[in-house]
Amino acid sequence: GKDDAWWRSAVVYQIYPRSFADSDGDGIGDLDGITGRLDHLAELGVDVLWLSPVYPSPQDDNGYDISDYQDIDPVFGDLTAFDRLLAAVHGRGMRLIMDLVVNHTSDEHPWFRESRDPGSPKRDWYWWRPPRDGREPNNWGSFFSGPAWTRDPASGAYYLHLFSPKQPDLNWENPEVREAVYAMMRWWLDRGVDGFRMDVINLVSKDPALPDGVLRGDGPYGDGSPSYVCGPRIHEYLREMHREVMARYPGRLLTVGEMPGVTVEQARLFTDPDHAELDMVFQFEHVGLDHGAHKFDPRPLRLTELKASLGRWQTGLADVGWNSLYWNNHDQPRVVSRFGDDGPRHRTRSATMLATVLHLHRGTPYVYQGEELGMANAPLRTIEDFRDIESLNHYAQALGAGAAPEDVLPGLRAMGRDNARTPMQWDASPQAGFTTGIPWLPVNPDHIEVNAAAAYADPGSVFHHYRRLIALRHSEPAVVHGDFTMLLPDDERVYAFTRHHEGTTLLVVGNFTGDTVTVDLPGGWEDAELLLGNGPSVPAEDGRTVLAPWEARVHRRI
Ligand code: ISL
Repeated sequence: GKDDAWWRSAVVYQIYPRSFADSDGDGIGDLDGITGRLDHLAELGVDVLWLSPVYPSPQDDNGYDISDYQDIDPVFGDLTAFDRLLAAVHGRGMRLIMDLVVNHTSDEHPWFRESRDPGSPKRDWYWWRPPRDGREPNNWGSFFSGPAWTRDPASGAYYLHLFSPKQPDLNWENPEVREAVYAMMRWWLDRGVDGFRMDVINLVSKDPALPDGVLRGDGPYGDGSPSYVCGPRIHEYLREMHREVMARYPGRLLTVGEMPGVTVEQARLFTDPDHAELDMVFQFEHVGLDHGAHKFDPRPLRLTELKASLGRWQTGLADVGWNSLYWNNHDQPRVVSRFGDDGPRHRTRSATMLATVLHLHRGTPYVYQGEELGMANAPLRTIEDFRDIESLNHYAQALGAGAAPEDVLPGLRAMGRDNARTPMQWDASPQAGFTTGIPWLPVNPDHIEVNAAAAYADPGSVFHHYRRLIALRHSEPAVVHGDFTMLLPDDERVYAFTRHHEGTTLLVVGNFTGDTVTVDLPGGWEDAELLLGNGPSVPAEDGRTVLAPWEARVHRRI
């Protein structure tokens, strides 16, 4: 039945290939580097690897700007190295999914090069529009600062790019575009890959009228999102994709759509098996709760808001659809620095508390490389320390508008995507075992303490806690199938919930503070089995539960 799809009990591990393992000393991670580190992933126990893009690319957005969908960028290896990796992954009983970036291509993709000619049959594959009053066709801003339109001097027309000017948006209204995408997907699946993580897939359907957006903030740009977030034909396109691609590989694939701005109601439709669209989606609500006016204007997280948000997603996708669960990816700051405490005293405990709370929710958990070591944000100081296009553009735009560096840098340090992209910390050697050369982004100096070799040797490490959480998902059906009930919704310090399945109930509690807290939990749990914890616990006092700083516990009652 559809309730026993294999990915419901799976854990996915995201690899950012540039920063995972470098086999040839050029300072950039590669496919052979990944193949050489599969012991780490097998030991952790994950079921699926997701590779961020490894296709040929000018690397304007680290590979999310693709110039050839059916090859490997030489910096990462070649198709032979890819086939070796895939065979090795399968040989260990794991699966491999690819990043599918089809909202846009690189401006160096042959399709876009052809489409620059107004007479070309590819002209309609992208969003070309004539100037309006000598300027951009509408007022939309791009996700990476600046307008969402760039003028091509050759024809005088503008093309749409929701991201960088080197990432022109494909026109999915054109059926030839969709057919080309589906054929490319089948080519990878026939090669043996097991599914896709689909980049901003809920942005591919645009209102072809491309109307102006409402002006936002004090900037010059309008908010175009009502015209392209879950646009008019999105469900039609995904159903068509399912019919033309996924349905041909029944029972085998995992598909997850990355969907900024998706609502619970929309997510139910996308992930309802009866709709035959996607298996699950990445939503962004919980990683937006600490944003102020924009993402580089952070504010403290309120635990009650986190619980309300994740709780609504648990309830909203309880009977129909399925959640994906994540704290981290290559676009988010490190969770131990963001919602935990990355200082020496509390790093391990806060990282393992956050892991416990997330992994005990109902849904498929995603682990981002280094999260299983408790890797922390990078020590980014001046703008020279940043590499990411989003941060660099935001800085230039803010300074252009009159801001001072010291007003802009704190937001970039806290939220910048480079935090997630420092090299994987394998050992305590000078480049953390990532490369024998000079890494493209410096290794975090904390790798002297925080690294995989040290973690293997310490049974109390973050790594071994993730390993136990993953093993628990594989052995305890209530983790996979149990229903979800939030407890203590108004408590600003403690995250607590139960999961219930066929006579088994799990109680999960996590202390989101660095203080010892006393909390009243529902009765009947006093003598329950402690299934998993993250360190020494404090005894109850007068029947009240006492939690040590950043403590997490999972109890079971049968
Ligand atoms: O991190 C973000 C900027 O605040 C998000 O808006 C992010 O850009 C959005 O989630 C889409 O992300 C995906 O598509 C981008 C790429 O830069 C990201 O790395 C990718 O995950 C464009 O392909």
